[in-house]
Amino acid sequence: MRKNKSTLYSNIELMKKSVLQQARAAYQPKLPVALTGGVKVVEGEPTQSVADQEAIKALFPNTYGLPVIKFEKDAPSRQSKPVNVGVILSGGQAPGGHNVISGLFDGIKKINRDSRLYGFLMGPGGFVDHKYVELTAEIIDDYRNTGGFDIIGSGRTKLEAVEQFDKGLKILRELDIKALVIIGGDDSNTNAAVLAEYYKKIDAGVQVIGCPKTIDGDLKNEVIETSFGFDTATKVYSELIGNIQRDCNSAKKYWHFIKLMGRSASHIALECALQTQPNICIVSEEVEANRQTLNDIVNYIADIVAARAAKGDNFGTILIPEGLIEFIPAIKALIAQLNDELSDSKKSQFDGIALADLREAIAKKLTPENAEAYLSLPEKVALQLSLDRDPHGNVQVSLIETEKLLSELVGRRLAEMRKEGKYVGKFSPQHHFFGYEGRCADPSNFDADYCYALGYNAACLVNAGLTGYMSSVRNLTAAAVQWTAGGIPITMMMNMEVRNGANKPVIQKALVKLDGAPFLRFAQKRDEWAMNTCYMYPGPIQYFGPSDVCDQTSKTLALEQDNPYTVK
Ligand code: FBP
Repeated sequence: MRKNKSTLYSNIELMKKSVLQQARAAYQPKLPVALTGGVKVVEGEPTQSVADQEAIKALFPNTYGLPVIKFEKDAPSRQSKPVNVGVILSGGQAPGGHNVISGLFDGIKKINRDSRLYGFLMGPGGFVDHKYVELTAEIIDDYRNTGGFDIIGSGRTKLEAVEQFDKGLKILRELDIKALVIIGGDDSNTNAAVLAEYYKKIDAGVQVIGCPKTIDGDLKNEVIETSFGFDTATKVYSELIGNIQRDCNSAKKYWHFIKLMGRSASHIALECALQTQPNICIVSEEVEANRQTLNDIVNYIADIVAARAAKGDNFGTILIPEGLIEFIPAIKALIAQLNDELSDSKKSQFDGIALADLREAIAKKLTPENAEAYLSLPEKVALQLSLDRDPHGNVQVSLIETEKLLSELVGRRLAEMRKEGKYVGKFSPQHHFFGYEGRCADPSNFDADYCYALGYNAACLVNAGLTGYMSSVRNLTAAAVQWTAGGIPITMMMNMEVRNGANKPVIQKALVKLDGAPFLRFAQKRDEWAMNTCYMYPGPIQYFGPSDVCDQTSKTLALEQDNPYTVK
């Protein structure tokens, strides 16, 4: 019997999941062939850290120099003993985290169906404070192929003190957990390496494995091709930018200033530029390398606005990376001095000064160069730099509305150019900031597959008795079945850097390489994109349909690996 429309609608309303969510739950992520049967462990040569070898070796005597591990397909093996594993989501959300956990769950159940998975709640804090939940098949099934980290929540507690490690060990012992998987970015994986070293040193009998997460795309190197979440997040932002560009090209009356998340690195802005072909994209790493001033950037934008206006095009799009302000050498120096003058020990010098006079009072304490940079900023931005500080006393640069700062300064510059007879046109800016819109999106097929493989692979590293390794799945521009799987010693990615005044071992952060293929492709095209309207409209992520449409990697990955299969 045919159901009438209203019955159908109320049936859908009664379901807890949307129709797409239900269809997506049935998606079976693809695994590299090496992980589909029994798994053979192949050891490579011993490794070295990327720099500062002696210092890193001295700090990690028990986990330094381990070999790279590669897994190969083997005949199906008999079940091993059950293993209890703990998992932590650390830092900002990134699409695909739930699939890392479901891959890990399926992997340890493959080892033995009595294995158990415990999720620590709200990040590393849950591990230290013994807040956890057992992740059963019922819970896991509810979260397969979904975005977000809400299955156990995430947090930014830093896991770096021995007291925290010892407190965490108590709950691991209580639950008979033999391995901990930490899903996080460069800092969280650095902490995973420190924890692995400590547990090895005290013979705690607990392995620690890391997984590379962050939408920012800055956890990558010779051996980790990309962090998960970057692919989906940039596809979501590119869809939104494409939609704005279609609107922009229809109305032909606005300049859209679009700031994009990504913390320090400009990978997200660059990837979105490659996908959408905006009129302008600023790359922070280039600004720093060329020692550009804020004025240089403003003039660059204003010149393009004026040149387009001369053709009658009073519209356009500009992509701005979140961390830009920190990369402008003059502002970097200014921020450093402001951090000092406004530090806890010195800030009382400004007590009792009215807000209206604060800017002048602060400027008097600065060097002449820093004072000039400070006073040239619009008042609101200068006050943001002076007032909004994080718990460590640093300026919260991500709160600075760079998109509004730039549009205001470009507006001022255009007014001058108009007086000089260099600009005739109309300048109406619109502002956007994209970040949270993409961090919890349902993972693209790429991220769904990649994350599931990373989690399943982590279970294989646990089964192989390894510790201090990062789960590594490579050859990512090939079809998923041809991906390779294994483990990379985390110490191999480390060097020494000054953090909070002390020399520390850390995983090197990957900024945009100005001699890398993604930037070079952009640099080759940008003049054409500036003057002509070459917008691309990538549209929404597709989960079902031809592989060409659904399984494309990011342009960054494709260009880095120079694989024409994925370069469209
Ligand atoms: P992670 O480095 O932890 O993956 O976080 C990425 C990020 O989304 C950055 O792009 C952004 O600057 C930051 O998190 C914002 O974090 P929060 O929402 O906690 O302020």
